[in-house]
Amino acid sequence: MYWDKKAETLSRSSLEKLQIKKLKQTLKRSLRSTFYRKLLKEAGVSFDSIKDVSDIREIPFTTKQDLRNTYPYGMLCVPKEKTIRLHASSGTTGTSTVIFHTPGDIDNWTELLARCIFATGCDSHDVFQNMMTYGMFTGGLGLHYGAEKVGMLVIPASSGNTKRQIKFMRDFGTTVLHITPSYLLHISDVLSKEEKIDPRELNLKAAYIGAEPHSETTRKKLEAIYGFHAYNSYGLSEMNGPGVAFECTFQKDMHIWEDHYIVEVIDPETGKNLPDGQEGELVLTTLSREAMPILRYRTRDLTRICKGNCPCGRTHRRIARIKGRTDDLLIVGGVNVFPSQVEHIIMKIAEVGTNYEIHLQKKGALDHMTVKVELNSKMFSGDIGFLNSIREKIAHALKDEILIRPTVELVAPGTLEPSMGKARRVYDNRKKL
Ligand code: DLL
Repeated sequence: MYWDKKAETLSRSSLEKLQIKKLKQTLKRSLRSTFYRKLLKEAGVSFDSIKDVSDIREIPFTTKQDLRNTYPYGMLCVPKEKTIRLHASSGTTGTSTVIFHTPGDIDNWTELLARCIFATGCDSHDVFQNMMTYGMFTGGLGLHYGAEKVGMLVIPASSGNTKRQIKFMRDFGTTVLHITPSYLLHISDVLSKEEKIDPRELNLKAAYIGAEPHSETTRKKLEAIYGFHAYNSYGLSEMNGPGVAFECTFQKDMHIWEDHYIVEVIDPETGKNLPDGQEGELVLTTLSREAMPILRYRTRDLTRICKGNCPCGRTHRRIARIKGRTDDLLIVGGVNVFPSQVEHIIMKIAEVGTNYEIHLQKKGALDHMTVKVELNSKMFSGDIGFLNSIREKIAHALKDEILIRPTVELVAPGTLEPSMGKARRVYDNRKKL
């Protein structure tokens, strides 16, 4: 099901022609900001020098630090009176990064989300409960506009107040959720333990999960618990928010809307472009943004461009599930570990429940990892032999994958801090010592 069949199935050559045209417009527009005027002048880039999409490589990267340095208005390319909304990133450190939107920017963003929703087979017959936080975070309002555009009945529930969320799902017969995967896992615990409701008895048919890394095994686990399809949704506030890349009904990687973004993958160390299929850092350029175009933005997210066509017929290329962020990489005793690798392994184990944490500490001069894992409530038992065997099973599976044998601490279901938004998984206490 297409929202905009023509745009979504453009031939590669038409798509590339359109990208070149829009890139030139974007460059022209970006010159209105002091930041890009200086950057492009220094790099000697003019819009006439762009003949091919790969010529984008002449343009220097933009980083999060650039956005911080120019806070609040240094990257604005239209007069303030032409903007109607701003959003800020959810970053926990430093000055936040702010993105401004014109009415045209909001319309384009909304269109992209309408495409994403139709790509999952959902439409005006659906009741959509938006459990992402409303406010400066883009997850709430972003999807809200897209869902209204396709005519869904929208419940703007925002995150938190889990019992009320469950009441809404039952009373209004919610069919589609928008939620972080960690909060969705937490809700399944509340449903079965406190409310004594089988999640499969709800009317849910789909969930859009994103805003934080999660593994394929977590998706499968959620689908088994709820009996619905969970679609991976990727985005970042610098590129609008949700709606940058989304899975279609084939659930095979995420289509990235290439008539609105130019996608590149680079080696994070050298900055050199990598061929399709090779994993590296995702770099994105906006092609439609009026208020605040961003050129070659280093997302710090690690993924690859997927080879081959998708059976859905969309011609826009796909990116693989995000492995983590370049700044997420943990180096434990010299071994590189992404938290997503730990999650991928532990969520495969049936006795594991819905929450976990990774703690790092120094033992003398050495790094040590402890993984705290909640047990599945259905399998929870006080039997010491049973607990020891689970502990051993988890430690062994982790050692096989990440080459480190962590201490595994099993805790009762509901013990660890539940997440209502983006979950905090890693507690690195090594630096404090
Ligand atoms: O998280 C936008 C969003 C809202 C996306 C709702 C999807 C759904 P920020 O707060 O700016 O924006 O955080 C962006 O979150 O660079 C990734 O590191 C991470 N992220 C977002 N989606 C995914 C995903 C929103 N599906 C940052 N998988 C990004 C893994 C994700 N990481």
